[in-house]
Amino acid sequence: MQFNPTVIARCAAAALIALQVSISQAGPLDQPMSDAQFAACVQGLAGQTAGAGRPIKADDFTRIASQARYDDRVRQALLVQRGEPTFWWDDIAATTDDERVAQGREVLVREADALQRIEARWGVPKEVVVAIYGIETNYGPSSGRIPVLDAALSLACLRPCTTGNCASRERAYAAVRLLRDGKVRGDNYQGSWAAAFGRTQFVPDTFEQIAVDFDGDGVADIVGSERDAFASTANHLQKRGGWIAGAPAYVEVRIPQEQQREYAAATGKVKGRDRKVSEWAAQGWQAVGAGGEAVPLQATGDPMATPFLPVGLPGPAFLVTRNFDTIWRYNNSDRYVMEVAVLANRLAGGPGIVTAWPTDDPGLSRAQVRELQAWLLQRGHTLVTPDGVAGRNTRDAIEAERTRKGLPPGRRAGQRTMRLLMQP
Ligand SMILES: [Ca+2]
Repeated sequence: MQFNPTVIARCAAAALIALQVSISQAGPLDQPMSDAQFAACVQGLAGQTAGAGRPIKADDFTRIASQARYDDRVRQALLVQRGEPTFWWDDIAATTDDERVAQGREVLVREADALQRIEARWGVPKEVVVAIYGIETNYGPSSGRIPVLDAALSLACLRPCTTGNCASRERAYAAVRLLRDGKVRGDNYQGSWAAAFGRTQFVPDTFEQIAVDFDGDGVADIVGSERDAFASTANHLQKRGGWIAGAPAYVEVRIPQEQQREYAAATGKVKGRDRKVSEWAAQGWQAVGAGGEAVPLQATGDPMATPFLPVGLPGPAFLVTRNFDTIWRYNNSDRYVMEVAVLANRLAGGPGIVTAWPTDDPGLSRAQVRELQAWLLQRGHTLVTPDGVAGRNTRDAIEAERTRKGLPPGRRAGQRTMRLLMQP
């Protein structure tokens, strides 16, 4: 069983790369861990410090880790992946809506000077850095409220190092080292269930290796300092993925009619088809202009590019470069990458995705979801929270209202369904 990429993007943010062990191998997820089990596990981890990727003394580990508490939200989050299917057009509509574009532009103006210097130093466009900030925490200090130490140790105990994948253990050791070394402040060391924290959601091991100081106070602080968070993100993209300066992450394309059959069954990234952008152009591939018109296909530096068809044809088609993979290394989900890249495109004045998704019921902006939720509340669905996120309670209410209106059974609402539901 694989992680649902959307759930990862929503809940865990950066660097879940290490957690791709299947649930069935993990074992103890069926019920909460007892305090005694957790204490025994922490003791066990202290006994394994000799095998740590980066040094940590057993005594240091025990002194700090003994303050951690098991947090069952971590286990529950690991189980959330068994949730409902979600759609590209809903996710992209909500994560790259006008509101997030407007707020991102404010950040670009407010921090223009620092972002310019970061772009010059790391070669990563300021719009990409700000888009990651917008997708990860909606341009805020942090979205998570679980103590990082608790999350990291709970995760390490729920995902023991028995399958050869010791990433969770390494994360726990890093979480402890950051406290030991005074690199984080205990009072704001909080984050997601996966122990991602700060404005751009680094996990402790990533923070340890990648975070940098950029506001000049000598301390890398991705919680308190936007500039440190921006620079750390740029450093991640440059160092971990090798960002190609000047190259786009994607180009939206039109595949020549006579080649479309070749791609009829393809979904996602089409492996083994890497060619320079100019070679694709020579084969008749064209780019899609802002109004849907075909324009000449080209990209600065003529990078290698691979076809990417998120939902297959018909539907939007792209050529993606190494910069796509580089964002993927930040959070390994194709959908996350496109959320970031499309938001960045819009922040830079681009049109976002132009080609229509293959649906007659396109996705809603968060403002529209809030409007729908307010209406659902009026209809007596009191569990609905008008927060712009269509979670389980909202979906329950949509399902009930669809039935009442005689619409086909379903738990989502796009533009069309929303109109049908709300019309008197
Ligand atoms: Ca700093």
